[in-house]
Amino acid sequence: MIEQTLSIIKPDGVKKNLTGNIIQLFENNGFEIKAIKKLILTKEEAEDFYYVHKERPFFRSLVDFMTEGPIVPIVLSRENAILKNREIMGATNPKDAAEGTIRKMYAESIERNIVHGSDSLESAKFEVSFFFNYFDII
Ligand code: IDP
Ligand code: MG
Repeated sequence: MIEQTLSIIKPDGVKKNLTGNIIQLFENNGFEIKAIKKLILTKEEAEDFYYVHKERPFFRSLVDFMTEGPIVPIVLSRENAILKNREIMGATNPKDAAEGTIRKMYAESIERNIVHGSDSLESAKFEVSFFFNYFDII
């Protein structure tokens, strides 16, 4: 099934000038870029985006990290986009991430891990519409 998923190049990835590399990796893996932008989240927006984690001990720190600089949200599309993107991102903790994955190559820590990716059809729908309107997605 052709799906859409939301990727975000997080503030650490943008700061390290990895935006181009990561987009290239998506295209090399058969993803189409359907929409893309650069913005800085407010604390309130970051809290809303990560509401599923609001009871977790790392929530405050995650919100601070995600608002420390620009991010690049990207709508990606391909066959099995959600799972495939999770594959090329690698595990949340870069120590556990497989060789060749984005997080293995570039992430500093379990928190500062370069990219976000939707984890289900339901979250992809919520996350894509968090950043993009229907008419932004080409
Ligand atoms: P995911 O990004 O691989 O889907 P989630 O469990 O959904 O991982 O966590 C969301 C984000 O919260 C992670 O990408 C990471 O930035 C941060 N995070 C997750 N677990 C921890 C932790 O144990 N300590 C600090 N930050 C964490
Ligand atoms: Mg997640």
